[in-house]
Amino acid sequence: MNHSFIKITAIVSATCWLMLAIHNHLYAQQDLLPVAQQYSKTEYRIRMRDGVHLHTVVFAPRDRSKTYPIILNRTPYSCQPYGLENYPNRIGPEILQSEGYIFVKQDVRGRWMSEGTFDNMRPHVSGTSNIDESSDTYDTIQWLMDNLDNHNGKVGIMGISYPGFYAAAALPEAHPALVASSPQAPIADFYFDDFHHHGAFTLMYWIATATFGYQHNGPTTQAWYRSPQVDTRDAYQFYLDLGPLKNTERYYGKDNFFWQQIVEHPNYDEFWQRRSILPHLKNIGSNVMVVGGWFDAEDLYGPLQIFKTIEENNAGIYNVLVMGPWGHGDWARAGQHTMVGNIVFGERISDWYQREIEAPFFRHFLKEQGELPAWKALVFDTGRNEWKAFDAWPPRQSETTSFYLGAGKKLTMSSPDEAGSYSEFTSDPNSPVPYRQRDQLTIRFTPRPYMTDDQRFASNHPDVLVFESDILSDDITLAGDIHAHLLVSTDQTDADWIVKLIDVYPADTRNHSATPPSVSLAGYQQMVRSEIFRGRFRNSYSAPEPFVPNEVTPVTVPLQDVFHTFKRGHRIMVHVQSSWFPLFDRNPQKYVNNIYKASASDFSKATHRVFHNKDHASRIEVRILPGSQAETK
Ligand code: PG9
Repeated sequence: MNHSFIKITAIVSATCWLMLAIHNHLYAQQDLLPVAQQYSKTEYRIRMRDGVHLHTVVFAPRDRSKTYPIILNRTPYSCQPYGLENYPNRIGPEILQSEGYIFVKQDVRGRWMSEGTFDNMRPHVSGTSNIDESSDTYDTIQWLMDNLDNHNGKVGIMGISYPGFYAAAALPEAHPALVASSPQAPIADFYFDDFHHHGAFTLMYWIATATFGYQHNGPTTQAWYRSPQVDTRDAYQFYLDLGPLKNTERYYGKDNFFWQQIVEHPNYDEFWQRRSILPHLKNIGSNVMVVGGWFDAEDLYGPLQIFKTIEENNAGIYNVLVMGPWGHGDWARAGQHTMVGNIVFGERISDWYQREIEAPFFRHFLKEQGELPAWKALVFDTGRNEWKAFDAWPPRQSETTSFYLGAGKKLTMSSPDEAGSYSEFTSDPNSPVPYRQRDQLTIRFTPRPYMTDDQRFASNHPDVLVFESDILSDDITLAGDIHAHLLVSTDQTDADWIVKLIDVYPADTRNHSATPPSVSLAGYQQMVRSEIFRGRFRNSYSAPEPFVPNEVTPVTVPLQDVFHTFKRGHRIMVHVQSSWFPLFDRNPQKYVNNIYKASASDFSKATHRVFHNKDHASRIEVRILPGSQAETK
């Protein structure tokens, strides 16, 4: 054998040993065996009651010395990699995967390798002869009970985002074996989650309508849809240049059924109402743990409203809420620093949640092991950076109070006593207020990373009204929902109202070691909560009305819940503006029946006023937690 061959062989074998060592070190670090070593994979086509077959993958522990509960995940995002010989790196949360469950993953009706027609947020219809996501889940569970061996007769379902919706949609008329459901960042209603916020279209989701806008031609392992090919990353300029939404016809034709549905249903009509899961969350027999992130840019309405609706309609069942310092689905991603954008909330919070909260929930209900704590809500105070447990959410002890907008850009706890004061600004739809600093406005599938951004870029914008408190002499903890009760006028006939609640850090705040070097936390104006409200829907989401020009008009903007302490030495700031681009589409400000069909000539500058005087006192109504009455976790 010549020397060079020996040398090559030596190098190859050394490389193999090195790779094996790295591989084992990684798995040893995670105590996680390769999936194929611990689980066998089988693929099935399960027949639903109407004859449609759904592609379902079963990962069963190779250790057959005991029985296991099933954890089900139903998804529109595919069960890739397909094929018995192809295994994913993960089939579930690492702790659950290492403990041993039967993991079942399914392409929902009309997606990927499953047959049938897809319908976004398929309406729930009662009755055994109809099909919906609840009946598909019921039929799937029945088939698993009848055909899988080694199961212990108990089934859990979990999922994040769209799969979170399917975990919630499994609850009405559920199969009796379904004893645990964890809807995580679940969608409740596409008119308030993801694609719309209070009537305004989430323009940064426009790209995503392609993913859910085309029917496949039967089971396929290859994507059958394609996102629009745009030749720029500059989202602000791209969408501004695009002009009125009707110009998108050059990208989406009639075959994008979802985009056509969005265009044809600008109001909260029966089309959207039927697709909300909230009215059906009653007579629930399963145990439920709803999980969400306080800075989730996609589905924040969903977890909060699903938890609250289940709580209202199903007294006495096990229904708990976990809201952490996370963006969309961050709790499923381990990492040293728990951060959202530039803000660090702690170390390894997601790891802690998976180990101490998520795994015990499934272990208790599916394996009858361990006890669960008595709290109803485990929520993270994003100002103090600590968890608190409550016996209700919002906390029973929270008290409603208001911050008042005032002259001189003031935000005060007392109502204004002067007459006639207001703030005025010009809103120009051809120069809309950016929702992030311009260099961060890139084309994306969803607008995920903006929820804790520094708002100093907007504080100096001529189209943004700024109101700021004095430096706080004591901590103030907000715990629960927020409503901005504005008194406004416009010299046109339509307007959007955006309200942001901002935590202003002291000027001497020092960076965390993990703060990006380009960021300074000194004087940082951290967004805590924000929301848009399309003013035409102020009296009804399904019956829009124009504004009467220059008439003082009440508009209430519901902002999602928070649990945030504004600490002593900080200031509370509120922004009010009428464009937030391209996060949301522009309001023409001249009333038209359907903004999706508006022409460029409909887009008009407007002079808006926000009133803050003793007769018309615009205010932000919040729930304050007196002292630190919450129990520690
Ligand atoms: N709720 C998220 C989403 C839905 C539809 C389009 C884009 C994003 C999600 O499922 O991740």
